[in-house]
Amino acid sequence: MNKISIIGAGMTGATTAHWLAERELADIVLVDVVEGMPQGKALDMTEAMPIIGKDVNILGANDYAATKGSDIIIITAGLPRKPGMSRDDLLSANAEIVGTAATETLKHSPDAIYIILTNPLDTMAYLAMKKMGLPRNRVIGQAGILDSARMRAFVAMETGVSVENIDCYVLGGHGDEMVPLTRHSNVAGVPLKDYVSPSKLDAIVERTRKGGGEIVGLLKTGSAFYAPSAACAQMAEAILKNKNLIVPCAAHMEGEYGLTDMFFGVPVMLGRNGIEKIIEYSLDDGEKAMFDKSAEAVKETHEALKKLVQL
Ligand code: TXD
Repeated sequence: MNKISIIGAGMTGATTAHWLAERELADIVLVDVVEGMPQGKALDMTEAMPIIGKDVNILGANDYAATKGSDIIIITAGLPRKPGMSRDDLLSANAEIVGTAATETLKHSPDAIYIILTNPLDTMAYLAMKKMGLPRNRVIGQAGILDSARMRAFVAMETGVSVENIDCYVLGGHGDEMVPLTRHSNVAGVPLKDYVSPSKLDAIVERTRKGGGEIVGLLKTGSAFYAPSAACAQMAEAILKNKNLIVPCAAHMEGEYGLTDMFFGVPVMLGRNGIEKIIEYSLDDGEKAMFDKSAEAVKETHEALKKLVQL
């Protein structure tokens, strides 16, 4: 059995474990600093396995030693947003948590592939990769699958068409400047702009950009977790099954899209080595301008990080 360790057993971490257990993909370790909580959630989930008929070992722990020999490590540890907070407001608190989680777990799982979820996402993925000194194929940030799924859900609500027929691509940084690529999005092969009126499409794009904030505003005590964790589970599955699945993820840019030394949301091919390939779309001038604006916002947060942490 493969092994996946999830650091941070809060809303996204525990729900990721739930989605993963349903897939019977790997044994799972949940690690959190809160005593008893990861153990309790792991035991509760273990007791659900006979009901859903899945043979998965789920263990809770407060120490990183339990993660030994993991194939994948998913980092969700950190603070979530509160109403009125931007993702960047989380920077200093989460940098400390993610940096430690990354370097400590690597000692026990030197071959692991890392999926980072903690916000501000692009910058936390950058921090983890730099701190661990890993090649870029082994550190992947989750954002684009979620942002694209939100857009797909909104298109499904608008058109009444099955979500399975709807492909949307939201790239760029995981912030309000994210880039929903309407030209590359379609409903069963029909370009989105031919299926949805311009004003409706604008509204969908706007709602997608603010999708995270919409949930934070409703929940008041935390941020979204079902869809983000489903995205993490999809990434882990694509990696362990070597699917070569192309999905938007945050990846370290090494010249692609004219960007270097930063994480950014682009289409990547996920397989057993993590990022097998980065796909470069041809962008028109309007899309390029949106990309540049989003990249500027991510670079600013990267710069803020570099003032806080020696990388
Ligand atoms: O798309 C995305 N990338 C995101 C990101 C979507 C949703 C949530 N996103 C971010 O993930 C969010 O902004 C936060 O930064 C993280 C975690 O969100 P979650 O909703 O899971 O937060 P919780 O429920 O507060 O859980 C965080 C847990 C909590 O149980 C803490 O006790 C734990 O992290 N924590 C730690 N665990 C292990 N090790 C350390 N050091 C640690 N510090 C806190």
